[in-house]
Amino acid sequence: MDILLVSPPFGEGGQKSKGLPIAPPVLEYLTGLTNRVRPDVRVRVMDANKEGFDPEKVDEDLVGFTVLTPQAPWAYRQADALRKLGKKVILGGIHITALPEEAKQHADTIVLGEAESLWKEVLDDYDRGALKPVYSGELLPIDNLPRPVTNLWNTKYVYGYFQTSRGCHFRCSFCSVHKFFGGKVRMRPINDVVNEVAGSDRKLFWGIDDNIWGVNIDRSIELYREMSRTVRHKWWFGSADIVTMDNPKSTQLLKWARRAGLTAVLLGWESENPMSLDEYRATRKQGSKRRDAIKKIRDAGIDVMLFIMVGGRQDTLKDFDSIRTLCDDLKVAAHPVMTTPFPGTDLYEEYRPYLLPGLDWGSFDGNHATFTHDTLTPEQREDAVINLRADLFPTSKIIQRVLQISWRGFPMSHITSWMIQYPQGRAFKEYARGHRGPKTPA
Ligand code: B12
Repeated sequence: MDILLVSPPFGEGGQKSKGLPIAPPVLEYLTGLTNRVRPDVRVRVMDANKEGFDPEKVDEDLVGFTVLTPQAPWAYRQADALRKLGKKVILGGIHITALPEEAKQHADTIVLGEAESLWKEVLDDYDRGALKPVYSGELLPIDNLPRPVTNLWNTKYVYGYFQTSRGCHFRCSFCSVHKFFGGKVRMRPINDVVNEVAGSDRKLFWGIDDNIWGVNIDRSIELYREMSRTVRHKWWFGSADIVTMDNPKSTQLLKWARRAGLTAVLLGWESENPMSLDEYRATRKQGSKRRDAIKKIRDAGIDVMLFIMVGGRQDTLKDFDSIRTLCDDLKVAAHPVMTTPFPGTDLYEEYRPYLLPGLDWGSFDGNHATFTHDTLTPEQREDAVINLRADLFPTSKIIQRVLQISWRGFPMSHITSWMIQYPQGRAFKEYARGHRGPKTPA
């Protein structure tokens, strides 16, 4: 049996683009899982970001798509076209799990939640001609996960990935993670993670945990200590909370994290506006002195980039400016995205009365306004995001920021800081140049 697994494009319109330098984690992982549960199945993977996608050119009779919310319109279109050609289509991922009734209309089968508990059954049922319309996964322990398969691509990627835990103990209202992967964090055994990273053919990674150090500081220290012993000449970045920097053990944590190859953290700053932080239920993870935390991390030789949401219902134009000031004062990079209420989150329910009519899910991509605001039009907010991003990444500012990282991280933290910031600045500029099409009607 043959199956094609597809990662949809991130851009509007599904155009073939240079794509991201990050290998799509789901596809590498699902290939590993398939090899384990049904080694006889031949898997082909396709990153539609890089390769484009033409349903007419698909040879396989079974096609699986992984779907995030902004990818749903594209994925549904391709799924409909494939089914007209007589192919069977399976849809899975966060958006499908959030809106199964919508997704069912475009698939022979939908997979809800995690795939480990059900993937063998799906493939066996397909073989018997007895695919069910819906399969629901359980949240199993994550011991002994299959390794991602990295050698199936037609294109090259700079970054691989690894995962050490699933779930999140914070309850931020905008976030899908605690809803879908559970509010109790499941950890992989340390040896599994270390062996996987050490055995990978890749050198640079994204640690895709939602919080690389905030769950259990002793476990994180132990993991990093073990990585520093076993993993040689590999570097990575990952997402983290700020409150962990209040912990007396954080100095030790940072030392081992850097030795384990951590070069940069994407910190969940979320907002400069205390009312928005409160609305997002993200105050608890900020800690007592969040500006000092940035300095502490960079002094340990690890770079910082802030993840920030703007344009929420509590925000005004002043809040966009305060991010410019914050980044200039602290010489720190930020990745601002438009506040977006994703289906299945608490924020979606809170913002439901204000959602703009006539939008399709493609607008839920962190670039577009998706709800009304008491004082700002959607266009004002979208322009403000574009202008803010354009202001944050001139080369002179990138260089100033790279120089803020302590010599302890030299040279890899400095090199990877540049590698993360420079392409991001270019992408933001490109987006600003080509933007401002009309909104897509539903
Ligand atoms: C890696 C990642 C990315 C990478 C993806 C890299 C790539 N090349 O594919 C990048 C950086 C591109 C990215 C971008 C975005 N992301 Co993101 N990202 C993640 C992250 C951290 C990990 C996802 C992952 O790969 N996990 C590892 C794989 C193995 O697990 P998995 O995807 O959950 O898959 C399992 C199941 O879901 C299931 N499954 C999934 N797909 C399929 C398909 C089939 C056929 C089957 C059978 C099973 C199946 O099986 C797997 C094993 O159990 C998650 C957070 C998280 N914890 O999930 C956020 C997350 C997925 N991202 C999210 C968001 C919001 C975004 C952005 C919109 C952010 C923004 N505002 O700019 C953009 C999307 C831009 C766009 N226009 O599409 C949200 C999704 C919300 C939603 N409703 O879609 C998440 C959950 C973060 C969050 N805090 O809420 N992201």
